[in-house]
Amino acid sequence: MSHDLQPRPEDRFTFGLWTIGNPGRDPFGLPTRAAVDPADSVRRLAELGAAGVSLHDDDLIPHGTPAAEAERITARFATALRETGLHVGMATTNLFGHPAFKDGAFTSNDRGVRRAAIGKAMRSIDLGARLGAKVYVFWGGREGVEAGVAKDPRDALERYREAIDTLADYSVTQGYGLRFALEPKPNEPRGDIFLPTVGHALHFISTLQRPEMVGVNPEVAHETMAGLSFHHAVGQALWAGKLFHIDLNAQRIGRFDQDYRFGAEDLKEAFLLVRLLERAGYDGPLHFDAHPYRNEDADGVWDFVRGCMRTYLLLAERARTFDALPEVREALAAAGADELAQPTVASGDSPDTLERAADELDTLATRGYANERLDQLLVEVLLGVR
Ligand code: GLT
Ligand code: MN
Ligand code: MN
Repeated sequence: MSHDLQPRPEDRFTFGLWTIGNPGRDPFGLPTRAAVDPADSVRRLAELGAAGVSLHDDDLIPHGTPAAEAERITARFATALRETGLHVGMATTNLFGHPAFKDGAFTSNDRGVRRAAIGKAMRSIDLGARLGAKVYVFWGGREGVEAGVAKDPRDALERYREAIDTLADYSVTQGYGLRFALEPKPNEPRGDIFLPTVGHALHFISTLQRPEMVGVNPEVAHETMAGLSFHHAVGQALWAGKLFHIDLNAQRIGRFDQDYRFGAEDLKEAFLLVRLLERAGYDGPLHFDAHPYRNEDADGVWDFVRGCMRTYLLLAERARTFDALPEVREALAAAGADELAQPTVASGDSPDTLERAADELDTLATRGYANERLDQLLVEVLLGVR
């Protein structure tokens, strides 16, 4: 094993303040843990080998904090970052907690709410830029409906686009150099959320005034809730040059948004994801947007943090082992995996030659693709017997 499983800053692991600070509140029950102070979180994460933190405006500065107190909190947090060497991997706006956002933020039917949402995001962008964030995330948790008849989706998307365009313009005018990343989710807390999947978001980005500045922040749990393959969503984002950030956690299909520790469910999909990220040379933050089980105490929070990072490192090691095994290379060749990287059509091909290729179908049908052998090798590598 070439990595000793001790996380280091160069591994680029980051955690949301709201993840380790999650007090275990759920729709049915009160908090089960005390909230963790943001500056303390930074120090503890640094000790454990993380590279950075991410935050919403309200995670650091609760809504309604007087300006002088906000300044004091920000300065104390900036000091903790400086002293530990941790950086802010991404910043974002809480556009879902305040009751005014109950009908949406950028897509609320109330124009006053939409204007307030843009204004809140501007202030939050200022904060993120001040703390050194390079990526700014938009998770539109309230951008949706329960009663579909109440919003024409075309109008909602137009208002969504207007908001992102306005904020992109703002960031550029201020000289912040931020890249925006949209985070899709199919539902929860709304019955249906606009931009439900990575695919929807990628198309939406192509309609923006500054498409080059905007990418996606896919989350394991969110595509999985929709029953989709997460590593395919990430693959498409990478293929489009749009993987600006990623939210790692675990989720079972068909459940509420579970946000479990990375690797806690569907290890095979997690393996495929890590292998893809490592092979593609993704070099952005490896961000854990998950939370400890509700029945954990204060110490369990740090077991959770260690577990997320350790599982990523283990899967990266398993992926390297997998790709180095001669029997895997041979099975990949038998499956034709490399052949998929070759162009289908050659420069000299005419429609005639391609049409004649269709005469080969009966012969082509006799081939096997050795997928059983290949997939079993993956399972055995994952189970540690190879
Ligand atoms: C919230 C949500 C996450 C988003 C966060 C960013 S907040 O916890 O469930 O998926 O990434 O707004
Ligand atoms: Mn997320
Ligand atoms: Mn989630």
